[in-house]
Amino acid sequence: MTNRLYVTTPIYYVNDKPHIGHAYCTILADALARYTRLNGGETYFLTGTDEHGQKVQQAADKRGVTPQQHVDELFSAFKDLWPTLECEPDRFIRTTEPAHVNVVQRALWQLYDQGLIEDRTFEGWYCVPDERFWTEKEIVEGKCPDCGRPVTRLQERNWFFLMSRFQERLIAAVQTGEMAIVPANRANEVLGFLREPLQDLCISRPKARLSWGIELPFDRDFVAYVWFDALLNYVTALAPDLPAPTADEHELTPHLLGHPPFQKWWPHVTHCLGKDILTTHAVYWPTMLMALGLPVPRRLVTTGWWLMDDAKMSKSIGNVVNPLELRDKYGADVMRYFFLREMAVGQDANFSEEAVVRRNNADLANDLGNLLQRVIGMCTRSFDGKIPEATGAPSHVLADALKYAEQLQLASATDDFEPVAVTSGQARLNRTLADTMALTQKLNGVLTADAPFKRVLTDREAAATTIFHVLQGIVVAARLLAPVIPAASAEMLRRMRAEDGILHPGAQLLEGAPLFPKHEWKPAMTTIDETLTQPGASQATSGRGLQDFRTGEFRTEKEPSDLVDIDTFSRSQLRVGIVLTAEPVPKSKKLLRLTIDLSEEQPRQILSGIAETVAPADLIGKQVLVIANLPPRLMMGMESRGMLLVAEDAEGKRVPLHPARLVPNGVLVK
Ligand code: ME8
Repeated sequence: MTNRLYVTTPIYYVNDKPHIGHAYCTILADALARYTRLNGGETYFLTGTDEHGQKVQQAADKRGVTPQQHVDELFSAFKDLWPTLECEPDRFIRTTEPAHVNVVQRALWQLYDQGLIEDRTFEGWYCVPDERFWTEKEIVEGKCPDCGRPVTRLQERNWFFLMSRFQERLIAAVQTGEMAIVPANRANEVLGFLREPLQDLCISRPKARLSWGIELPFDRDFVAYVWFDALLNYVTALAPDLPAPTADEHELTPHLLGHPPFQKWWPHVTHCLGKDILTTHAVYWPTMLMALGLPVPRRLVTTGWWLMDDAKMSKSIGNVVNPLELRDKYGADVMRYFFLREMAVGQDANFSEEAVVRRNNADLANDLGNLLQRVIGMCTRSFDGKIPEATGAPSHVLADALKYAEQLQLASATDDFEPVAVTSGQARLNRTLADTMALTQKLNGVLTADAPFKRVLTDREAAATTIFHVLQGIVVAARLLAPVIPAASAEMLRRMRAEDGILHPGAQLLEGAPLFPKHEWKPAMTTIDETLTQPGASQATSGRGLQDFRTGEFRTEKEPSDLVDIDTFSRSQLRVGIVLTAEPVPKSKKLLRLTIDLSEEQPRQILSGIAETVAPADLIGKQVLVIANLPPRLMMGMESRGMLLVAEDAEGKRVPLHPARLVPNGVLVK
């Protein structure tokens, strides 16, 4: 069966301009859709704007315009942004559209007929900005427990959805995975919440207090609670032409169930949402659907927050990054890559422009863009710019890279492919990206190890074989990266004349400007800490004595310090690996940034203070010795995962060590 994905973003409030939190969620949804299509699936992608409710009414009041004028002016700030970030929603929904109003009124009326909505009078503490009541027990010193702002006492008649009746069914839906919540720890959070008795949900607002909303068809003094209205957008998009309800005909469910787009897409829905709106999506929404006799959502992908200096980026704090500025400065592809590579779905991540520049320079400019430039340059110099035929046998390093490329490609076509695997409990796009970028690192390593630019003088066939296969590897990488960097990927394929995904020997390659220009980042304060480069290859002296670098323990001078037992020694994993890439670290005289293949899932980045004794180009393709089980450490703002074994020369400069002959990568040094 064809793999299908109906993917949605939250519909964003039009009380202010879009920020990078919105941009992230929309880019994530777009990338999930593109990965699904890459995997051979069909997709439908929905986003839009949430235009009713108190927040929007207040924003309109503040500007001195009617709510309708306000939303008509502001919704396009969202709608027009998405194409510029290469997001391609199939449908942009506005909750003020008549089609949506019809759906919401039908849902309300149907539940009323079913006896699942009833009116009650109650008194409670009301938080105006959050538009919700709190009980006496819940408020904290007269303030809203959620936002900390003052609450007011209100008595009101309102309409309630009998949500409590669905508690057991909801628990079962979460426990069985009928409604998958990703990442899995968020499912536990919801189950924890459901250990307490579930309350009924107030789904109306008296017009006397809030008039900007969808009228309750059975009680014209009220409008619908904005969340009851907003959540239904996800089904409105699949039922575009529902007529307005009448006294005689006002059900929703039979229309939806009989409607082909609903039948086609609803079973495959994935809602992307921020963790701040998990309860509404994981509790209100599925119980509303259950009450209506509709299936619960298939999957909720819950994202973390972008933080600035560890505080949530939010309009109220005023630390918001404008996505337009970011796009103008770095381009949509870089922005998309940064968001999806940097944030593990579900976890918070710190946003900084420096990190954007680092990702651009290291991953996109160096590992990817430069790779294509290098190989096209070689073709131009040695093969008249034409793709040569591969008639020779690939070298050891090349064969390894090709095997890896093939594995990646095969994995992307299976149901287990992380971005499409509905039941995996994760949505590790960052891992998928890291795995793909590891291919570009391997290919760089191949170019340097096989050195076709030199080889061509003595063995033209071998050089041609390397170049052809490296190009083929780049085609694989470009295709797998297309969901995240669509424009650059298309341009790479165009330059390789492989728009159809196939490399054609004899085709004339196209040269062009660097795909990802490097940016310079000038931090306000630099902490260059070169003294920390290696944690004392022998021992670091300190006021407390000598430190054993393996155990971290300090010893006094008097203790015998030169004997270790074999167990202590063998706890250090010394391994052999091949250097795939090597380059100087900016602003550092001593450090080189290396990627080393230890025959693990992906190559490691290791920083080593050997720049004074060895040129990067001489190191690439050589095997080195690495201590592989040290905890990762940050050096000059970059992560180093392991340490190179070096010996000091007479001047105390570090010289890397190599095995006397080639051994398999990853083997232990004993
Ligand atoms: O909640 N980091 O709309 P909203 C990451 N209208 N994502 C962030 C973020 C941050 N700092 N800040 C916001 C609403 N987001 C409702 C939704 S759906 C039926 C109704 C993202 O404009 C995150 O996905 O406040 C969050 O859920 C969404 O923006 C909320 O946008």
